[in-house]
Amino acid sequence: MPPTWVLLVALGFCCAALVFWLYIALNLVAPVPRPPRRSEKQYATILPDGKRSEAKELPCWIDKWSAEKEVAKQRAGPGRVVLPPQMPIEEAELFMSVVVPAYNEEERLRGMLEEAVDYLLKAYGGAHDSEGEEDNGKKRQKGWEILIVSDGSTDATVDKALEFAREHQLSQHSVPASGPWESGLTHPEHIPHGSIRVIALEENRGKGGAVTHGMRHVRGQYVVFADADGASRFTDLNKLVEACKTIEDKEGRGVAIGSRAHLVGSEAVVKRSKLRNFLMHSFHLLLRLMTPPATAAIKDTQCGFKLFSRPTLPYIVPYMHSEGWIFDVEMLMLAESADIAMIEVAIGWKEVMGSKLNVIWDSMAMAWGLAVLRAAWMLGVYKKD
Ligand SMILES: Nc1nc2c(ncn2[C@@H]2O[C@H](COP(=O)(O)OP(=O)(O)O)[C@@H](O)[C@H]2O)c(=O)[nH]1
Ligand SMILES: [Mg+2]
Repeated sequence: MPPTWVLLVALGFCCAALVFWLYIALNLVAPVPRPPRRSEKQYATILPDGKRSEAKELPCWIDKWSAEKEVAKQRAGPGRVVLPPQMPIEEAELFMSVVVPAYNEEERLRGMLEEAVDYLLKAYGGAHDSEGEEDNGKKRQKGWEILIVSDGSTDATVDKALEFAREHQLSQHSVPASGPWESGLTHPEHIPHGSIRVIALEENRGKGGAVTHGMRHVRGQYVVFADADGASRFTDLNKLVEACKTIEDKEGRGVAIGSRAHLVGSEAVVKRSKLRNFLMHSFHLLLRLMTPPATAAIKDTQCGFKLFSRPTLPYIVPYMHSEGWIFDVEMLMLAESADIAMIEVAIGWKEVMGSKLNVIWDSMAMAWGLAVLRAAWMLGVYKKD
């Protein structure tokens, strides 16, 4: 029997080797988002005469922010990390940005947009209302935009989105419309041109890739992402805004998380297959075990309705890696690591036919994605530099 110290050294050596190989393996498997292509930094919209615009350049806060950060890093000297407090994001131009990831959503998108536009007009005025506001450093209170990010769709998602914009810009007599939650919607105002912007990713990235991409180009004081099927009740948006305001710190940072946790056991959730509910519970258990405390305490991390105040964005968007369904967890973990407060808000939610989630395959991908994500951040494969 070798002496204890020899055993301990051998054990230490094995652990070090394991971490080393894990590190190497993680470098190979951990996702690295591809940089946006030229055409993906552009958008299409509908012009006042109803024609589709030429490709227009998207405003991009993150490019400016990254360039300023590079300069600050060079000033700070080698090896020094420059993090956002010294690096504020450029000011908002309007109150609310809505990012809609859409993958082959030609059927479901219209109903969601009807409800979103109806609510945005009522709650935040015409899309350009903020333009008249005094820009004296005060926060924007009005105006909105919708960024539809077609995630390499192979159907007519882009055309349908633009068709919706055209009809709502030009129609003189509002025709009653409906969405998953409401019927008989009429829009007394026409939506101003340019308020709906359509971005087309050249190749499919996954929901996380599409949402993150959209968030690089938002102009809003608040940013929400919402699913293209209108499953979340859009009129609950103000609940998120009000809840977010209650937790914002002195820099204005806060995240409000739409939640379906109160619906567990109700018809909406019971209507899902037993398998989907079983996998949902297993995923929650895994999350609780694998994520840091504030993220682990969130009861519903996967709801596609989350709101961020603008000063929060530089702490999250530049450091995102997840392209698929697990991206919400990465966003929450990044917020937690930057000490940003998060609040869960109960919202209305409806199962909408036509989900493209493959229950078994996507659940396995999510569990794997979560393990890789957590390990990559813990072992320094991913870092904030
Ligand atoms: N399935 C799928 N959805 C995507 C993708 N990229 C973006 N999405 C959007 O993610 C949102 C949620 O998708 P959905 O199929 O309704 O999933 P579920 O509500 O979780 O069952 C929708 O807005 C999709 O269009 C993708 O690559 N695959
Ligand atoms: Mg859905």
